[in-house]
Amino acid sequence: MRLCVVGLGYIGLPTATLFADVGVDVLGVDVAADKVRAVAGGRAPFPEPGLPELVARVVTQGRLTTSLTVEASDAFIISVPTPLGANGEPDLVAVRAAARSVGAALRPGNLVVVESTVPPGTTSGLVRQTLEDVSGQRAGKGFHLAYCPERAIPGQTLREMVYNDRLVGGIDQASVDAALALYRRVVKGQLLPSDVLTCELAKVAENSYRDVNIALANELAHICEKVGANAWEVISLANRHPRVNIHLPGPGVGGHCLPKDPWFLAKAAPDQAGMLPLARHINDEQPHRVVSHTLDMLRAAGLSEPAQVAVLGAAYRGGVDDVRETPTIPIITGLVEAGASVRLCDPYVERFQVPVLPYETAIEGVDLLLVVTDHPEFKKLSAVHARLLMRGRLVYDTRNVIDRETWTAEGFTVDTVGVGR
Ligand code: SAJ
Repeated sequence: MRLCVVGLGYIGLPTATLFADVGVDVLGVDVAADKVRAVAGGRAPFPEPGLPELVARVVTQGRLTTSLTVEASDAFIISVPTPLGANGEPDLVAVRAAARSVGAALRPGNLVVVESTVPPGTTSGLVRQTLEDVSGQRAGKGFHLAYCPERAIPGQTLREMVYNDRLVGGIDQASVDAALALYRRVVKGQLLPSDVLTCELAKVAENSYRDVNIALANELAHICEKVGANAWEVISLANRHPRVNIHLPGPGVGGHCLPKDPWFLAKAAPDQAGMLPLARHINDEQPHRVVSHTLDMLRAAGLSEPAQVAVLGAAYRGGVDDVRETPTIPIITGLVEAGASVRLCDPYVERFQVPVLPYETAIEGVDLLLVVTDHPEFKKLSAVHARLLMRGRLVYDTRNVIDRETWTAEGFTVDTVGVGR
């Protein structure tokens, strides 16, 4: 069996390697020549636990080959990005282009699967229409068409792709069956058959649930700050109720999914959407609140010259190098606009808008440490060491990773998101 995976990103490449590893003949396609070259050379172009070894193995064994163009195959998986455009509308340029190139290679009996997160209605609308127009065949008669959203989280992608339950939506029963047969080869979790629209809605509902839940946590944090309570403790106690699972507050919501997927859902029926845009607004405001509070702390400490801030963390979440939509961007921009001088440290990230420095260089002579990412390394920072290197004694922790007692004993003023005085 030959499978063509279109898009070799954070989802497409792990998907391609997992299928190749179970013996499928996989062609990985991407428009980025450097990515295609890297994979052809047996290298993963981004870090993900287990991926470098897997790519090296399946490429060496000849099970995964790469190309800039789609070629004839038995099945096609489309896993290209679907960002929000500058106008706030879903940008489906990559999906349309992928569908066009798949359409040109489509033969009777083939299966086409969309894995990209898309606005509900896209698979049986834009994708189906494009495939039919280009191939001259009809979906359901000439070829099978399915929507099987990815659900893996960066840092645990390979494990989650194999063990998570998986939605398998088809435009008809034959398409569902064809997609089930494909995913059965690698997925050990349950395969859950349904129709295309239901699976498209379920995918954006999953991420919307998380975004709304985080907005609740952030609002709870604001309330606790006002009334002098600790939101982390409140949440931890509330979550001991068997049917409560409140997420955690933080510096804002980043990544390539949560900041956009609720908009895909809301825009499906704008007149019905009240809570989704509100949650987006609350979470989008969070980095600006972090900037204001940081400036308040610096002002309260009576600093006369330009303040020096060390930002700890560029990645949007702990333990990964991924900086897409990270709250660190609006936070650094806001601080610099307010006249602060900012240095950045992130043990996972090599390149960012500003230079990424080693920890000691980043904190030397600064007035305030601002923790933005919950990297495991930041949970082990030493207050004694920081006291020796820093000029000031201020810490603002947006992730509750700094032990307030230890740092306060070393003379630091430690403020934490969600903790009122
Ligand atoms: N965050 C909080 N508080 C929390 C949890 C997360 O502030 O309690 C923040 C994170 O720091 C991060 C953002 O939210 O900035 C997104 O983090 P995430 O943990 O939701 O991770 P993503 O966006 O990488 O992955 C999500 C996952 N979806 C769900 O858990 C429902 C993942 O399973 C999906 O595959 C992925 O979106 C996707 O690609 O759609």
